[in-house]
Amino acid sequence: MANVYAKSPGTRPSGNVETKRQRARPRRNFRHIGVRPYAPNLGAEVRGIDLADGLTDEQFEEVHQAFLDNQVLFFKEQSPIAPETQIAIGERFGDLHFHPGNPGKDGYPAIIEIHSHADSKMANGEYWHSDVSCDELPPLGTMLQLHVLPESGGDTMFADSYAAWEALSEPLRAMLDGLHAKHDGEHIYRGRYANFGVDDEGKVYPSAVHPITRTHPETGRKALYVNRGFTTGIEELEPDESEALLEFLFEHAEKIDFQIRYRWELNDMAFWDNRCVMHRALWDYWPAARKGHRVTIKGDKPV
Ligand SMILES: O=C(O)CCC(=O)C(=O)O
Ligand SMILES: [Fe+2]
Repeated sequence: MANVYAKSPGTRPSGNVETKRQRARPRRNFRHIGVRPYAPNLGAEVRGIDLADGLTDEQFEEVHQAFLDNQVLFFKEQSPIAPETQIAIGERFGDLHFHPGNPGKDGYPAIIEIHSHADSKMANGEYWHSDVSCDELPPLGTMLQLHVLPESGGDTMFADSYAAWEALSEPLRAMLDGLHAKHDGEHIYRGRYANFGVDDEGKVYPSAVHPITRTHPETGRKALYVNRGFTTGIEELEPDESEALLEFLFEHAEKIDFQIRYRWELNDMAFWDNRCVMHRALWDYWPAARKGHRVTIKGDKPV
């Protein structure tokens, strides 16, 4: 693979793609939660509430605002959240999303158990993606609490898709605006849940066509919406054009400049906005175990 970073300007303040960001994150005085940037570009740590107790209306308002401002939140110093409570917290943000392949946790179809261990053949999300972007209505956000961590490793990476869009040149943005890409589930999900007892013979996994740039329905900002995991082609282009342009866009969107890498502490809950971030989970801790619960919230049709 070509070295995509060969011409990278690095992380100096001048010449850095960060300087092309159109908007800095607002600093707000929240009354019910403590919010601290995780990194200068993306993400925030949230303290001062224990999600195991649920969310009050006042806390919800502030968490929602912090989520829109920071794109991914990391709730620190948490207790284990009961499945019913995590489901109720998710429902504050919208109807829940049910995964097209994963059968969900016993008794809780809205909860996906994230679990990799010595006998696992794969781990969830080992490639850059936005969750289930192959759905017509892909998830707005995902809430993951981890209850078992390896001694080290198992970080999750996040990348800012607003910044990826904003860093493209004006002529390229003009060309991409109005193009659509196909997102497929088949190659990701086929056979994937066999060890959960799922026989998917005859099952049709979703595929959807979405605009290459989507406008976030709540912030009004545009984000690049293609990802290496699910996106398989650009509708309006010839196959070779589509392949070359998509490869460029994947490499662009995955640049270090747009990324953070999150090191989990026990019972942290991450809540990411799939409309404006991609993520990738690192499975570098085998044979150790890593386990948690995920609740996913249904989103709008990307436009
Ligand atoms: O395990 C993780 O850190 C994230 C896995 C993933 O991609 C997901 O749950 O959506
Ligand atoms: Fe994911």
